[in-house]
Amino acid sequence: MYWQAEIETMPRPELEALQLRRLQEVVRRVATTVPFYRQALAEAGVSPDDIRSLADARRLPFTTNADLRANYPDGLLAIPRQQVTRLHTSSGTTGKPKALFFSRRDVDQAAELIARCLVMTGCTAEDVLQNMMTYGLFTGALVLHYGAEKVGMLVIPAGPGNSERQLMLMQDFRTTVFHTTPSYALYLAEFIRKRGLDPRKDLALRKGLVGAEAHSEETRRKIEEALGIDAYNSYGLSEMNGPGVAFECEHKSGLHLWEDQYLLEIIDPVTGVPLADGERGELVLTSLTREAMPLLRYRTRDLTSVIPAPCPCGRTHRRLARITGRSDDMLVVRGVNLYPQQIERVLMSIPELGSNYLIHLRGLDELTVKVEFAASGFDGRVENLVRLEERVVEKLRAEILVKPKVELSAPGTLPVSEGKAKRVVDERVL
Ligand code: DLL
Repeated sequence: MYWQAEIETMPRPELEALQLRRLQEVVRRVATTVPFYRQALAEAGVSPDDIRSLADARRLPFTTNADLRANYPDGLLAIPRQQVTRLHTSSGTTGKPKALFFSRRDVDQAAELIARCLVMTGCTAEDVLQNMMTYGLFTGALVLHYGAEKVGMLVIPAGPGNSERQLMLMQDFRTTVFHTTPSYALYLAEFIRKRGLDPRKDLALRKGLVGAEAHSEETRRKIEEALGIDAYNSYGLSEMNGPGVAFECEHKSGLHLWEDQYLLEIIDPVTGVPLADGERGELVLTSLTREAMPLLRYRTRDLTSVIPAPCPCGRTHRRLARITGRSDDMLVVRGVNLYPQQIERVLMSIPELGSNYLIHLRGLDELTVKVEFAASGFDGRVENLVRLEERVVEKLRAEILVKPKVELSAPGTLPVSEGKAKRVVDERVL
């Protein structure tokens, strides 16, 4: 099933011709309406007329997170202020957020893309969607909400947290699909289990749309098994509308990125050199159709690769491999480079462990992995706990090549956040 079959299955030569036309248009537009880009293009020695092929995109300047912050609040706006219909923001760890503007057409276009994604996972107007993302300045809930309404689903704007109420809504309104972060999906699964409910019998859930956080295949499997559903990976970022940039289809083997809307490149995060399909690097996106605030070659810092083969679903838009983290997530511990997701993958593959964990860096270079054990994973005997702890240490050491300290704790003892989970606390005094 397709939402916009003609676009979703457009032959590559046609799709690339459409991309080129849109790229030329957007470069011309920002060159005349956004002083920041006028200057950046001049510095790069490129004029809009120089863009004659898609490969010429590589001559365009990059846009970075720092550029967005430096131009806060509205320095990158490409349309008159009166034509802006919505503001979202994306908060970083410090200081002012990034401001992201939408025109009426941008809001509608974002909803169309979400509708494509939902239909791609097999959702229909018969479905009841419980949207447990945060409503408000965050794009996650609102952008998906409007797309789901387009499909004709019954949308429950539940918002995050309050598991008791989430469960009540699921039971009373026979929710079939939910939308949340992978960390909350795992938390909720445990909550439901503790209530003595069997999701397969007591709930109508069929699918989970999980995104906004990096997560491993092991985490997906854990969510699916605990809730008896299919979980689909959803990728997006506020700078490109929020959710709906790339999403898995029913084959669950990579995320189709909507190439009629976004020009994709994978580059070496250090040198900026373009990488070939199949090679892992940083995803760089150009918004081809956004009116209010199009961005040229935005450095997402997300690490992924393009899956070179076509997908059996018939969509011609290329797939991204699961995002394995961000280039700035990398931790250097005792001289060894490691990504939090490597730790997550190991923890999620050990059935005696629960789903909540925290990576704590302290002192000079001390790495402690704090993780809850599963309620069913501990029989109350201390020696078994010690043995489990040792096993976790060994498995982690084999994966990350550094020996961490592991602290096991009882289910429900580590902090749970309502939005994106904070998994790394770095308090080193290096
Ligand atoms: O998280 C948009 C979104 C909402 C996507 C709901 C999916 C579902 P931001 O707050 O701007 O926007 O954060 C974007 O989150 O650059 C990635 O680092 C990370 N991220 C988002 N989805 C995934 C995913 C939303 N499926 C940043 N896998 C991105 C890995 C993800 N990382």
